[in-house]
Amino acid sequence: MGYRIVVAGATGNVGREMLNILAEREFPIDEIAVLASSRSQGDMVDFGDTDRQLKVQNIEYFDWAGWDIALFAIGSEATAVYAPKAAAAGCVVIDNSSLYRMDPDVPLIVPEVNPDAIDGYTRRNIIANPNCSTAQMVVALKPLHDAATIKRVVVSTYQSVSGAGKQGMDELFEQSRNIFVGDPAEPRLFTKQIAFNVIPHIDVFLDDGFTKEEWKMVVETKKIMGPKIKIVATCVRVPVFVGHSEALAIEFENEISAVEAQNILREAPGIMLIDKREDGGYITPVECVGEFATFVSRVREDPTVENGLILWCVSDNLRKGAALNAVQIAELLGRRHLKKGDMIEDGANFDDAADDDA
Ligand code: 11C
Repeated sequence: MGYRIVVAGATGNVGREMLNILAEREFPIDEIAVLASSRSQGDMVDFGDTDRQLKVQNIEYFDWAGWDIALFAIGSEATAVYAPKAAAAGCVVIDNSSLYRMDPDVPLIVPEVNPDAIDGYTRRNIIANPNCSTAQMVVALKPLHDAATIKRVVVSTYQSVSGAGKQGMDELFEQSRNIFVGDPAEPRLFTKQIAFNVIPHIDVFLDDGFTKEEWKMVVETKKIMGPKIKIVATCVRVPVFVGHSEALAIEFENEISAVEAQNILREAPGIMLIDKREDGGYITPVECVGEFATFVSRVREDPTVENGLILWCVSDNLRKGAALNAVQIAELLGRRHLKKGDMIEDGANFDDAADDDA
């Protein structure tokens, strides 16, 4: 016996990746429905690299009764309309939008970090998936926090344009082409030229001068890892199609060396350590595309603070930052609560490509 699964927003970047990952991880599915707005009704989408194609249904008229789990990737506005309907019909919503993340009655889950919090899902029948830049960061922070207790994190992000959706990817492609052929490269979605440039602005500005993306990294991390961690972020858009990178400066309560941190990260769930301290012995975003892992490189001691480490963290923002984390939540929910079919075990680890050098 398996699950009746819904993917809402199946034609978008994240929705398509959800279908790929459900297929890749052989999620036990009895029936799957793919939904989108009326514009995409009747379109066909691939179910990963299986031969199956699925016909898109109009979310407006969908009957949620009898479905077990719905993975939502439709943005906050549409989620506000459809998530309560699904949840009321008994279908557990795993939502990728920011709408419910800070709702105290909705667990915000990264399965490698705070799996036990999922037990609170029954309060609203909704589980939230964090922002992509938060998800990969907490996977890297958690094992180090367990070892030496993190006091403060200063993070600078280098976020790919796919975080802004297909429009963002199209804008980078078109601007790059236009610049090469001498045509105007006017910004549309982004506030300034993104091709051959970087933009220190993601999401809207708040009154204190931070952006909402920076705020999300702070409040979501505290909800997932505990309120004591101090964190401050600068979020930057870079001309990369897929893969978010982050430079993390971390201060700990207790002593921890770079070698100890490497050893801990090597064993940590969801992490792949690539840290050879030589030309090319580190990960870059183009290498993480299509991967499950959160990659860590450049682990070193910070000589400017007591008990400080600096590291580089890269992950596929459409996967660990969105679709993969959502599917992992569904797997966790299945294993702990719904218990309808066997699925991949949690805490999958990855081989360390830099064993000899750490
Ligand atoms: C970006 N992190 O890279 C954003 C996208 O709250 O889920 C995801 C926004 C969110 O633009």
